[in-house]
Amino acid sequence: MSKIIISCAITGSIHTPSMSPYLPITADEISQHAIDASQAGAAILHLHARDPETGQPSASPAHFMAFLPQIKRASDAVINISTGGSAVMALEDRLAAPMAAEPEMCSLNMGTMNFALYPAAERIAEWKYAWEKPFLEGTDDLVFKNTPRDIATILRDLGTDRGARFEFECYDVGHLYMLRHFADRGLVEPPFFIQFVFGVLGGIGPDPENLSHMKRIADKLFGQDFAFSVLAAGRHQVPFATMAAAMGGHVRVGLEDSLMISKGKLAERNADQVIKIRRIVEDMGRHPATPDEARAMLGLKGADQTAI
Ligand code: KMH
Ligand code: ZN
Repeated sequence: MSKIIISCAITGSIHTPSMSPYLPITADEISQHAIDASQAGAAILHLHARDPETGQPSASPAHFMAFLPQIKRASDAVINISTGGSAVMALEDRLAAPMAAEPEMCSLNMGTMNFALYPAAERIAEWKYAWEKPFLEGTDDLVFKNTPRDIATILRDLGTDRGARFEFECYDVGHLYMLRHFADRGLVEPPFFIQFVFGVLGGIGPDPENLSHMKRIADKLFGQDFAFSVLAAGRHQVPFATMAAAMGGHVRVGLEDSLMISKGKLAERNADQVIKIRRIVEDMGRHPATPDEARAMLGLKGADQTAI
């Protein structure tokens, strides 16, 4: 209960360069943000890549490999590579980098869903790059595809065959039942690290009652076999992380999910969000887990077993 795993999601594929000049884009920016976040207390770094010329979300293994070794050299944090990539990417592309890097952890999105980013387009007055507006607006007719076959493929190719363990991204109560289904089929073993995701338009909304309900159903489905972490989009990030910490859960922050450090103020560094949540959880009597403590809690294979 006392040790709390702080994950930091460095850049993601939701936000676009016009939304914040601080969003890390290049390999040097992503690695510096990640290293600083780890020094601030993040035990897990959740990573996506971007095209350094345009800031566009990228699935290219070369773009990932431009920063992963830098991060590994400077930090012992757990490297967690997204398999969600971006909803516009095909599954095969989403998996190319994690298949090559064989990280300790990967994200795994537990259901097909809408992932509506188009309301954010209305708030942008000036666009830095031509791709951003159609990228956001196109989410009014886009499916984030994570079928049972996709999930089984990821469990087999990255889990069974390459030893990764997962951050199970659950955006709704139904996704918990999907995880139970795969556990029942014997495709994945506990302990499960379940990321409850609040506030994505298409997933469960950012109401505290929903957090209680997700926790209640996870308790029922998984008993002692899981740990939960919470991420919430935008201004809900810190309140939901605080509630999670109070409930014995773990927390995720980072510019992937919120660009702000406080009301009306952009975060200049991922590390500043880590420092903020760390201060809060320490005041609550929780202690940030080191990367090795997180590895022990989640049953990870170790940083020396990756291809980074
Ligand atoms: N940004 C989160 C809401 C993934 O990378 O697989 C979703 C996410 C998905 O992190
Ligand atoms: Zn992500």
